[in-house]
Amino acid sequence: MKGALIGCGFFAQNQLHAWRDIDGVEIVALCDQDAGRLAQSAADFNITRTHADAAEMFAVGGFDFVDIATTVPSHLPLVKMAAEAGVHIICQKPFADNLADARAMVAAADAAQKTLMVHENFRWQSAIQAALYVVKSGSIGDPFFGRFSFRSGYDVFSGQPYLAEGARFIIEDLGIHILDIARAFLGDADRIAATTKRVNPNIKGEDVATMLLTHAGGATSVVDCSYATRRTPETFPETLLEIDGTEGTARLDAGYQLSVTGKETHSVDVNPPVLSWAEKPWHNIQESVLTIQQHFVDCVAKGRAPQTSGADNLQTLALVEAAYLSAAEGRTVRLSEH
Ligand code: NAD
Ligand code: 89V
Repeated sequence: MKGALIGCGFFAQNQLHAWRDIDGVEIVALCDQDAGRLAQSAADFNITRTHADAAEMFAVGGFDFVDIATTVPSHLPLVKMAAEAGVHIICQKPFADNLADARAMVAAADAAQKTLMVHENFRWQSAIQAALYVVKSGSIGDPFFGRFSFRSGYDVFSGQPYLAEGARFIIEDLGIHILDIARAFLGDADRIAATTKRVNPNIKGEDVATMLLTHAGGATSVVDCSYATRRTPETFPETLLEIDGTEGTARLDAGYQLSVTGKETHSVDVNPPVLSWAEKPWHNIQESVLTIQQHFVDCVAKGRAPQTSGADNLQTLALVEAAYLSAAEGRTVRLSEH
């Protein structure tokens, strides 16, 4: 498969490294409006074909899929261009900042009969996959409660300064991953109640969010996120889990320690590998980039929908929108309101 990547910024470097590790894939073209970033990535990854303009890149063609690694404002026009060009599409999260745009992108890819995957990689972290395996295999019976927790004081603003500038922050950027993990474990949610708070005075959006979800299958979960939590150990970027089931519990604790309690308790170290191009503490996320991109390649080859297809991601985005509405109006919001 030949691919093109749009947006040679902070996170795209991980995506380019991962593409280099995947057999049978070659990135043949790069695009960025920023000439310096475009030239740097072209040199680092030895990719000679570069474009400052995405429309021009699609017009020239010569690739089977596009990997859109830009921030949210460009997603709708770029996904539409890709669908019109008849290529498969990966789009970074947040897929959209409103459901109408997200639905329009899903419709465009459907009309073109092309695969559309949202790069929602957190559920692909190997520690999360290990815990998912335990729960889905029935080892703890029917899950009735989950806590999905991401609390940190890590400075995310130095690498991603735009995170300090938006009216929305933690639910839209980080909570979206953790809500998606909650869906992966317990299924879609019917309703959500959320509170938010801004602790850091130097940012515009909220940096703390606490959400209570009622899942369609009857389970309840708490999704709590904070970038205002100084603690030891600093667990960035670990998502800690506890799932209670009718026959036992599963916990993913700090330091990637997974324990399962049924009749007995078993503990296992599920520390992710540090890939050759990865660095701590990001290695957990970096490994999941490789895994989700391999999943996309496998899905295209087999004609299957990716786990986090555009259509699937509408449910995660609906939770994000409902969480903000709940926090603003101080009430429980049903997902059917959207
Ligand atoms: P960034 O600002 O560093 O990079 C984005 C790049 O896209 C910039 O170089 C910009 O010039 C380019 N760009 C924007 N619009 C363009 C257009 N229309 N045509 C060509 N180039 C264009 O941003 P980033 O930190 O790399 O984040 C990118 C996306 O990745 C965000 O949506 C962010 O939420 C997401 N992200 C995901 C993860 C994850 O784990 N999945 C982690 C970090 C960031
Ligand atoms: O994964 C992300 O979307 C990143 C971070 C981990 C910093 O929240 O923006």
